Amino acid sequence: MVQSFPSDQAGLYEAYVALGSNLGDREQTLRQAIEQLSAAEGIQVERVSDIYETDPVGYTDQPAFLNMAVAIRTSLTPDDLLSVLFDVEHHLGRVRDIRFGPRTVDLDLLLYEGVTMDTERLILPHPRMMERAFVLVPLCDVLTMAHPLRAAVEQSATLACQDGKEGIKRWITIC
Ligand code: PH2
Ligand code: MG
Ligand code: MG
Repeated sequence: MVQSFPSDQAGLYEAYVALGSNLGDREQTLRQAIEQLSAAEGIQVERVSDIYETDPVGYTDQPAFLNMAVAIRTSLTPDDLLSVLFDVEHHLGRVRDIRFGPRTVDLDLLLYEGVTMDTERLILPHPRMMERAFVLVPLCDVLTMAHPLRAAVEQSATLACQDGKEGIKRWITIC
C-alpha cells in the first residue's frame, strides 16, 4: 500500500514536542515558546495540549513545573528540528546548569514520525517519555485530539474491562 499525505502536508513529518517551565512567568514562557516554534521555518504547530502544573520529578527540591505538549508538522530532519528547539530554549533565557534542575523552558523532542535513532545528540523516541506523567498526560491530549473516536473507544474499553461485569481475555494473537 502506498501511503500518501494530503497535498498540503506533502513532505511534512509529524513530530511531538514536550514543553516544561518552572522559573519566571511559566505560562507566558510556554506561550512564547509555541509562538517561536510556529514562526520557525519548516515548522507548523498543529495541536496544543492543555497546560498542567506538575510536581518536580527526579531532582525534587525545585519549584513546580508547568508542562504541556504540541503536535507539529515539519519539513526539518530530526537533527535540524532539535537545533530549533535548542534555539528557542536559548532565546527564552535557558541556562544549562543542574541536570534535571530548574529551567525557564525545556523543549524535548518526544517522537518524530516512526523514527528510532540513538546518537550522542538525540535519542528517539525520547528514552524516558513512557515513565513520566508530566509528559504522557499532555501527550495524550494532543494524540486524542487527532483521533477522538479511537480515544473514546479505548477509554470505554478500559472501563468496561475494569467493571469486571464481562469476562474477556485475549485467546490468540493473529499476526
Ligand atoms: N523536567 C525534568 C526533570 N523533572 N519534573 C516535572 N514535573 N516536569 C518537567 O518538565 C521536568 C521534571 C528534566 O527535563
Ligand atoms: Mg526534559
Ligand atoms: Mg531537554
